[in-house]
Amino acid sequence: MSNSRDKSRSLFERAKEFIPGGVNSPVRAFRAVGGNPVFMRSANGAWLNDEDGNSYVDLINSWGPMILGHAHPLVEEAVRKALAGSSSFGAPTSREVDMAELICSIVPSVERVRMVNSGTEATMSAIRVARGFTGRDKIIKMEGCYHGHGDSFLIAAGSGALTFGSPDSPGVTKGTAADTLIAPFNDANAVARIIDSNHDQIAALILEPVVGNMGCVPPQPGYLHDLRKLCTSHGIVLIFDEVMTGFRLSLGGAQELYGVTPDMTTMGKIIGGGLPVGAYGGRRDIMESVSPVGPVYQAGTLSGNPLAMAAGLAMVSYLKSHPEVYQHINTTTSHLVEGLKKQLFSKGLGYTINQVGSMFTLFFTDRIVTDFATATTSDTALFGRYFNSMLSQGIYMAPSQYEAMFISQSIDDSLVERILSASEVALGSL
Ligand code: HOZ
Repeated sequence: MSNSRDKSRSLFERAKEFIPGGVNSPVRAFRAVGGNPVFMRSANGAWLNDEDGNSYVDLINSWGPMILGHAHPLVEEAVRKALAGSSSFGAPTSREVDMAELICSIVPSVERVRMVNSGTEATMSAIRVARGFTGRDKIIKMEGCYHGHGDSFLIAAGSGALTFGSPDSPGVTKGTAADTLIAPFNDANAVARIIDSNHDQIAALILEPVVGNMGCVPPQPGYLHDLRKLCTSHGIVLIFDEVMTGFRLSLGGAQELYGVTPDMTTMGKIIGGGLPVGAYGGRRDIMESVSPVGPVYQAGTLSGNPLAMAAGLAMVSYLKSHPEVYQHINTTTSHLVEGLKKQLFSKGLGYTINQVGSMFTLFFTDRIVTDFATATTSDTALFGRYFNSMLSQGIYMAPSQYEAMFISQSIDDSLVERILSASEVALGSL
């Protein structure tokens, strides 16, 4: 490990000449934590390797999809094989049928599914379908939840929008913003009040059933069930955005874990095995609104791309036949979280760590974090110093207080010890 990051620095300078902020997705610019982003050259298993020859234990795993670790041989082999047969056809292929069948077999609420190219596309399409199906215009979203960068969702949004203080983005028209109604996460009564004052006008309620995008925030007991009941009694399409949680919190996602059945689900990340992908699906009657069966239009030249399908099929099939992966990543995450809690407690620092399965966030606040208001009591400057100390010791965390971390199968207890040693040093330096 050279410890210099000169090549990353000069790549960033060059990038800024041609790419807004030097990055293709804002959180990567490291603005929330200070310093320059690290440019990656390769990765294998638990390890990321940067352009300067430094290596890092990866706690982001591409924000979720690399659940099996980087460059998993089965995924690599599947993509190589698919590539030899052309990278795109713009025509149907058998892999798309296999993928749809596999998803429907794992997630029973999904009776029909349409592949797209990103989580953003999936959520945008899902609400269009919900609007077309119900003939209503408004949607409810939760403060601090992030559903990609579609106009309707950039109201009180989490993730990079929250990190950079622009949860309501310029460029979203007043009309679009007025159709998005906001409730605090974990407050079903607030949702009931919104429904009462917008009688028969709400097409959909969309949420991350476990939030990843204001940091990891679990649903309170009964919350998802209460939302299910409200949506059922008012004819509102309940959409679970499982782009992060799907195939991660359990094979069947958060809906399996909490035993709540949404009407529609949006997916991405793991189902592409690390290649660009998204999908939306749900009840057959709702999904039959989609063109060419129904009138709601949605299309894509690269949708169902053979490389993405090959990678996703390899990854999801592996997960389906290896349930022990979930046991491993959940236990490893618990060991890490327990170790961090001990350290933070002995240093007398105010903290909350939220963990659901293999997702977790360390919030530098002494408040219990249940929603946007409590998440944003965190000391982001302290987080930035902790982050940078961890980075300099070869631990790659999400570069924002308001993101979750994702543990892969490649992380074991010896790496947990390594992360905890780095954390001891980082906390000592705050
Ligand atoms: N907004 C993404 C995570 N919540 C970040 C994606 C990226 O920067 O790659």
